[in-house]
Amino acid sequence: MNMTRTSAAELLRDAFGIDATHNLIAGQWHPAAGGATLPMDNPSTGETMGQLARGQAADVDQAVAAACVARDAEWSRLDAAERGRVLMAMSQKVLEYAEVLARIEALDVGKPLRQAMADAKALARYFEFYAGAADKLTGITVPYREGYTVFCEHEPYGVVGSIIPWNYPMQIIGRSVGGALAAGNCCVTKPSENASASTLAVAAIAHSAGLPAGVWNVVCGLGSEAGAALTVNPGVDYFSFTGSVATGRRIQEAAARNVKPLALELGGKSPHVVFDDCDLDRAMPTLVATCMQNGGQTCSAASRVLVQRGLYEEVKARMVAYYEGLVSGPALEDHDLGPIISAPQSERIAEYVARGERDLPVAARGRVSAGAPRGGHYVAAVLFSEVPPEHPLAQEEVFGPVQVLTPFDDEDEAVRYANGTRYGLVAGLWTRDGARQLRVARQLRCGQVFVNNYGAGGGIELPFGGVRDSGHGREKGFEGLREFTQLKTVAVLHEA
Ligand code: TXE
Repeated sequence: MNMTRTSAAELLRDAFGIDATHNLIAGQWHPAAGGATLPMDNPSTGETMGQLARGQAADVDQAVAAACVARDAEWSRLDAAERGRVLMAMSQKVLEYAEVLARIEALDVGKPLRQAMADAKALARYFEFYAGAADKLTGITVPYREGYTVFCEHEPYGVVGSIIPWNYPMQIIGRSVGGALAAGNCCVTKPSENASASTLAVAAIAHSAGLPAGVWNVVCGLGSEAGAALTVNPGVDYFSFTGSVATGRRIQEAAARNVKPLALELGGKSPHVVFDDCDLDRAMPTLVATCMQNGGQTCSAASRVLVQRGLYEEVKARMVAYYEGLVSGPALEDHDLGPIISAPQSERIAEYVARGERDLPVAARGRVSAGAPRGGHYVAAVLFSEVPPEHPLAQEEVFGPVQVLTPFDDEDEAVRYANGTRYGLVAGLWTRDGARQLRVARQLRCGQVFVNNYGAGGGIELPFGGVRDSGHGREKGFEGLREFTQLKTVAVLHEA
């Protein structure tokens, strides 16, 4: 295999024998109905690397039908331990192919190579975690009336429709498809039209590791075509979606028509809350890195930094120093930040930055590397300071390398600011005061609170999800496995 290739489509062909213009349905690769395709672009150069299947409703219908057949044929009836063994083989194969997966992701998503490699390893760890969890999904017994034995079992839903975004395709496959398969579901995945290559590669790996045909099907295409067709298909029993609030709302409406349950992970405006008494040396690199990771295109990006007034100027000065060293550049050159995924996304960020430049002090900027190709979608990191909590940059998800710094006076104000957006995904809390750690953690309205850390190194084991506009349902960890099941109660009346 030629690892110097600069086309994700060529790497798919060389490493996996995949034609990127094909979908995976019932274990076979097929072109989209009518042969329609979409361009596969490289965000680092703006060039087209190949073509992708532009799946239609007919492709989605076939994929769902294949998943229904696989569900009824074997997968959900297979011993849970056996499902776990298949997932473990998938994990091992992902590790074997980690280098090529990382290169495909770097080319397709614009992720700096090191971050793309971290995603490939995280995917392997998700499959490993759910492999081990598959046969530990015990039910409950219920003390009931005399003469009865009552137990409740976790049953898979059946067919899970997973619609995934472009920012972390491999990690999101790990937590959605990994959990769904371990629980005994079959899947149909619609990857993002901006980043489908790694999903195709991982699906090929899964089948070569022993996943039976039809258990996991992949249909590429546009959200408004293949994605929308999936959400109205009555054969899908449960949806798992990560993406924007607007699309999440649309999917929830579509799912409601067929009375289907779903989990939505819709991003956030997550804060660091930094109190005067914190260990600033420990907090410091994390405050910046947790927003800059993946160029700020992370659902849990810490895009707001709220700092108690006594420490505010020092935090600002130290953040400025970090920003001055931040470089955005081509993914394969492995800078701090890669390009933004697409021209529309980088234009959206540029509009936010322009708005900030009009209204707010610019505390610091990173830079774009001198040799970055002109066609790439590069944005230099920007830090705005003294940002009023009601400003759009402190309220809206920019999804780029833009952070806002806001001072607060006391604990009540900190909590009010932290909770003062429509989102509620993650929060970082920095204080040495143990009572305050517990008190504030309880008051923060979000799905995860990290005290004196943020993200806890990926947290595959940690239940994750939002409140309010950040969505609902939980992924990751054991809770994420239960999410892909429903309880069946069996009440047995003993014979007299
Ligand atoms: O998201 P979309 P986009 C946020 C982030 C970003 C904004 C827009 O703020 O700037 O969303 O990004 C599929 N039926 N996040 O436009 O539209 C689509 O094909 C079914 C946060 O890329 O939500 C893709 O596979 N599916 C986020 C997926 O939905 C549809 C990650 C996500 O696309 C569809 C990404 C439809 N009608 C963006 N329309 C996070 N939570 O991490 C689109 N899709």
